[in-house]
Amino acid sequence: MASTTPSTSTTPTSSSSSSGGNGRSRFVIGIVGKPSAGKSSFLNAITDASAKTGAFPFTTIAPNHGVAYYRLPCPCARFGLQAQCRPRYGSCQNGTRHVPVEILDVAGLVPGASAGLGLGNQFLDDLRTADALVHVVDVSGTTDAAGKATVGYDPVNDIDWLTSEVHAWVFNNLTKNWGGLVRRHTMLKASPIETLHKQLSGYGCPQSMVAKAFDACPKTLRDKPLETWDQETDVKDFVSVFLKTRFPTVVALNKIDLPDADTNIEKLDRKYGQSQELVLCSALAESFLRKLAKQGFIRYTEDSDDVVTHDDEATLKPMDEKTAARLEKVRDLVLFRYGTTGVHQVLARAVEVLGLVPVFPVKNIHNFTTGAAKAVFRDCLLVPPHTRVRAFASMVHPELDRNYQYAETVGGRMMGEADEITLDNNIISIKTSET
Ligand SMILES: Nc1nc2c(ncn2[C@@H]2O[C@H](COP(=O)(O)OP(=O)(O)O)[C@@H](O)[C@H]2O)c(=O)[nH]1
Ligand SMILES: [Mg+2]
Repeated sequence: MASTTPSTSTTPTSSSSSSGGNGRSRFVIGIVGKPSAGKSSFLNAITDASAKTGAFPFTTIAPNHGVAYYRLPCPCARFGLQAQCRPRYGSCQNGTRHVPVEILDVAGLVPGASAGLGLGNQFLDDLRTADALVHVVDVSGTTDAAGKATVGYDPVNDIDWLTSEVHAWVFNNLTKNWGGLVRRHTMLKASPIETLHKQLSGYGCPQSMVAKAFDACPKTLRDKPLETWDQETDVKDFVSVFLKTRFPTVVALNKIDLPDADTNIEKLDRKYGQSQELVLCSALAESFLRKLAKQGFIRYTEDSDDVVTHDDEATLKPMDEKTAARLEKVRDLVLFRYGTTGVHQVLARAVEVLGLVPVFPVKNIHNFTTGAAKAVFRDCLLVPPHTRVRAFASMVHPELDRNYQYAETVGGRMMGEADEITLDNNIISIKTSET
C-alpha cells in the first residue's frame, strides 16, 4: 500500500489542540464518515451557523469548522445566581451552561484514503487536529461504500472500514522504515515509549499519550523487546491500542428515521455494543425541527421530545399541510420511538469519552465574579482529565502561571498547585503577585 503519512521529521510537530499543558484548552471534534453518511447534515444540525463572533473563543473558523455547544449544569444554579450568570462565551439558560466546542468536518476521509484515494493526504492534516472523532454512519443501509444510493447495504462494513483506514495510515507510517527505527532504538538504548513517540509525534500526541497506549497493551507485548516485535502482529496490535487512545471515537448511527434502521441498529449493537460508543441520531430530523423553530412554527427544546405547535399555543404560526405531515412523521419515527433526535447526545458522548472536566476560573472566590462586572462564572474551560491546578493556571493565561502565588476553591479552601481538578473543586481562583 502506498504510504501517505504525516511528517516524518523527528522534531515533535504536535498539532493536537489539546496537548495538555501547552497553554491552550481547545478541543476539536472531527466528523468522519463515508460520503453521504450525513456529515454535513450532522454539522448543520449540531452547530449554530448564526453564532456571532464572541460566541466562542476561537479566533478563526475555517469553512469546514463549526461551533457546537456542550451542555452541563452551571454552578450558578447551585448558588441561586442564575440572574447574574453571563458567560463570556456560549450561554447559560436557566442554569444549563452551553460551552462552545469546535467541530471539524473531515470530509476527505473516503474509502481508500490511506492509500492515497480521494482527496489523498489532505484529510490527514485535518484528522491530526482532531482530539476525538464522531463517525457518522448511515444506519439505514441506503448508501453503499462509495456513498451512492442503494438498498440493504450493511453498515457493519462502514465501521470496520473506518477503523482499518485510520489503522493503515498510522501503521504505514510506523513501519515504513521499521529497520531503521529499530537500529536507532538499539543504538540509543531508548525506551520503547521514546522510540514509538518519535515516530508517532506527527499525529499530534505528547509522549504521555504514547505511554498511556503502551501501558494499555498486554503484558506479553510490553515485555517483548521492541527489536523483536513482529510487524504483522505486534506492531498492528500496538497501533490498534494507540488509536483508541489518540482518537476516542463515538459512532453516530444516523438516519434512524428510515425504514431499515431498526434491524441494522440491533445488528450493530450486538457486534459493537460492548467495544464501541454507539449513539442513535437523525441529523435531518434535528435540522428540520430547528428550522421550524427558527421560523416561528414550533417551540422546540433541543434534545427533547418537547415540540409545541400552533394547536397548543396560538402565538405560534400555523403550518401548511405538507409541513405538518412531515412534522408528524418526525414525531412518530424519531421523537416517539427514540425520545430525541440524538444529535446532542452524540456531542455529549464525544466530550465525555475525552474525559473533559469543566472548570470555572473566577477572580473572586466568594462572589464568583471576575473583574468589575457583577456577572458571575464568566468563563468555563473544558480541560483534559487529571489536569493539575498549576497547569490549569497556564491554560487560563500565561500571566497567571508566571505570577502564580496560590489557588483557592469554594469557601476560600486552599488548593495545592499539584492538586488534580475534579467536579468537586472546579471553581477556582488563582491568586497572583499582581492581584
Ligand atoms: N432520512 C435521513 N436522511 C439524512 C439524514 N441525515 C442526512 N441525510 C441525507 O443524506 C444525504 C447526504 O447527507 P450529507 O450531510 O450531505 O452527507 P455527507 O456527504 O456525509 O456530508 C442528504 O440527502 C441528507 O439529506 C437523516 O438523519 N435522515
Ligand atoms: Mg458533506
